[in-house]
Amino acid sequence: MLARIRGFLMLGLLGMALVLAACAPPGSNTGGGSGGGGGGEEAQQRVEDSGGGQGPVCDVQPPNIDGLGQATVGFSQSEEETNPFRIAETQSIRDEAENVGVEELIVTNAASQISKQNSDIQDMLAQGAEVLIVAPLNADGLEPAFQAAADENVPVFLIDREVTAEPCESYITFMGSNFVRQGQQAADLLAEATNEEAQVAILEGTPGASVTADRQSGFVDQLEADYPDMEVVASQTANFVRTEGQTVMEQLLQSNPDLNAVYAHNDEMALGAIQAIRDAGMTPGDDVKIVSIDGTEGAVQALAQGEMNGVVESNPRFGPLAFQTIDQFLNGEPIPQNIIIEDRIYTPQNAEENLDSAY
Ligand code: GZL
Repeated sequence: MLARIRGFLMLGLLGMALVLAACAPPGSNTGGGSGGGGGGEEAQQRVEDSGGGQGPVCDVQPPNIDGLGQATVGFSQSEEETNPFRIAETQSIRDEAENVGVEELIVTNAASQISKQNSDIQDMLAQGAEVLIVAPLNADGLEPAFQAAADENVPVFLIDREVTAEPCESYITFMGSNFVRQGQQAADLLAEATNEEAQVAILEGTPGASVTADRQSGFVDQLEADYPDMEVVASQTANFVRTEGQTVMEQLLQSNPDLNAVYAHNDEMALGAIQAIRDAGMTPGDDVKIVSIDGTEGAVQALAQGEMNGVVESNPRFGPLAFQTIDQFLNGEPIPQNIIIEDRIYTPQNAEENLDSAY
């Protein structure tokens, strides 16, 4: 009798384990890979919704490749690797390509030029790329490259920024953050730091990038909805670049003497702004409150030291999720059109203890 009960219990536990494994979202256990900066497993990306992504699935036949070990994969990076986000992203793709043992990985960098990103992708196709991972520079302008890939039946997997092109025709899926939500979260952090009363300057990312538009609308709409005493007094691009963040901030401080808060679309521009605020004889994080997005070591460190007031993470460690998704696609599994990742929030209270998840 006892043996029978034990048998049932074992079966029950096995069943539960299988159900849990089947329900696990892609990317929730993406295995291995240092992911390019930032401490261990807990720093890896997590897919947000337990259904494993959102949106319809493309009815596209995978190319006839016998698994990732036989595949030549091309990765098109959009911006130069001077920003820790770009360094960590490219490294994560390289690390995971090695981990899964792809036959060959070709990496290109478009140096912020859409024409170069088009020709990079076409060059990789000419070199025999059979699968493409693309971090698009802009929402528009990559149609020639997507068309060239489609002509050769090469599937395109987007990471990090969205495009306006047709899903299923131009690409299989988009993997990345919810940028509108990041903007909303940045607004909440800045509201908390300023007691909901602020004259805010915004340092915007590159015009034409989906992430810039979304981080802007998320933030501005949140102020309008919830924080009537927070006013945006200036909003200008600094192209996601630290030195430009510094110059733009210098000008904004001169023309807006009452400015007491900054929202930067990325950490690099925030770090430039900190320098400009110091140079103007003010204390960053105190006289002028600062919130930004990314989660680089420099920014999380500044937050821990009181020179910033909040950071919303944008996790660039796409390698494990990208290769797992490609593997599933090659195996004929359904891939949703959007795979959205979860980002953490760094606050003055938790920055120190979470420093090792920064990149
Ligand atoms: C986000 C990414 C943004 C980063 C920046 O996915 O596109 O672009 O926030 C980067 O640091 O330049």
